[in-house]
Amino acid sequence: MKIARAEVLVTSPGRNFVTLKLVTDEGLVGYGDGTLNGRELAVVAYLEQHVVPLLIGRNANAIEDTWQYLYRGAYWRRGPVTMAAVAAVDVALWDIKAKAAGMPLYELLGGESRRGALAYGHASGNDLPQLFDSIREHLDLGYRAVRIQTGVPGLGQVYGVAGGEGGERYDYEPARRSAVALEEVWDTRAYLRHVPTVFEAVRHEFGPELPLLHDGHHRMTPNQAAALGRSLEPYDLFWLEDCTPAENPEALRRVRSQTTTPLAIGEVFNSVFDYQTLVTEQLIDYVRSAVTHTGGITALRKIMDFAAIYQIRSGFHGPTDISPVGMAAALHLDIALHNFGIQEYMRHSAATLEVFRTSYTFVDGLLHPGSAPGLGVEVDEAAAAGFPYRPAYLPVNRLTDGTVHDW
Ligand code: KDG
Ligand code: MG
Repeated sequence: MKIARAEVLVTSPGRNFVTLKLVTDEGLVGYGDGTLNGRELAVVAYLEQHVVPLLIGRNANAIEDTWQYLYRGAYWRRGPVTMAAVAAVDVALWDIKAKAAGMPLYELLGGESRRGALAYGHASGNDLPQLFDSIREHLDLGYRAVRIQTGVPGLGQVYGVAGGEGGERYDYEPARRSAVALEEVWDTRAYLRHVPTVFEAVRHEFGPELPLLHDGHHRMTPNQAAALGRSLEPYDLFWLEDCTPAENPEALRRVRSQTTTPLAIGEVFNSVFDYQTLVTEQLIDYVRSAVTHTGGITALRKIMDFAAIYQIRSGFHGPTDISPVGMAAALHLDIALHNFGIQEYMRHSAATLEVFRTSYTFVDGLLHPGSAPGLGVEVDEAAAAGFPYRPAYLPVNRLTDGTVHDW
């Protein structure tokens, strides 16, 4: 079976998505997600200009060989644009292989290791009453684990907290529609003073059982992260995510030696090499990578098998800027992996789900990819065409003195 056609679909039902569609000479269709929030068109160019011409006529069954060919053959390895493009091809080929086999993809990855994947949602609020309402909404939806983000007294709108602008509500991660990125003000010391009081109040209101997570968005120094980890220990977090900037894995040594709060990192990683120090020194508890940004199922499976030797589990990235195709790919892996931990699950908007027809389910806090052959996602191209690309960017953080900061 050969790859006969390849097409890059760009659509923006609420937010921008890049989808690779591969069609074989036997008429099988596979989809892969190549969405890179705020840099979508770079992946489109990489795919259209440099990858699609290499795919036509290739053996559609040879997934590992195609992965190595695109990764090693380019000479320029890794990086988010390259790895999102490689992921799109990889996932589309797995979709085709599973459709050819007439099986849901997880069967080809070893079959079900569990009935469903525990999911966490994002509760947030500018103050405690708003936050508590948001937690209750999530519990009513069936979530059994929640991420907690709050506003910080003295600061305005902060990243990670749902808000609204011009009558348009946005949820936790605002890639806002504009020609250039908007800016937000950040103050880490004010944040560090505030966060433990929030977790104390949440535990007081919701009790000790509910798994609670928190995302630090790479904003702390190793010392600050160590202090936060310690101060959160009484509240028994499921994890503290992205406490320090991810480029420097050695920073986690300092944090790890000072606190027992579990650590998760990796949503901006795109290769197993990013995890080498973190995994072999057991500096983390959870791998936060996404199938879409790590070179696909082929690559993330290898990262997780490597992590398993060190008792490290998955906690795959699942924001709404990963398309339902990328979400479904993560779910097939979640169900098959032995060392699954938790899956992030932000629900996509109705407009997104009009374009991407999914067969995954969310019942009693557990996600399941469904039993349709392949990934279980079909793309309605007519609906997709009704939502043309519009620029949208994540905000840029500045400290109160005006310096551009991590986030
Ligand atoms: O595109 C960036 C977002 O996906 C990211 O900021 C969301 O941190 C995030 C998370 O944990 O979901
Ligand atoms: Mg995050």
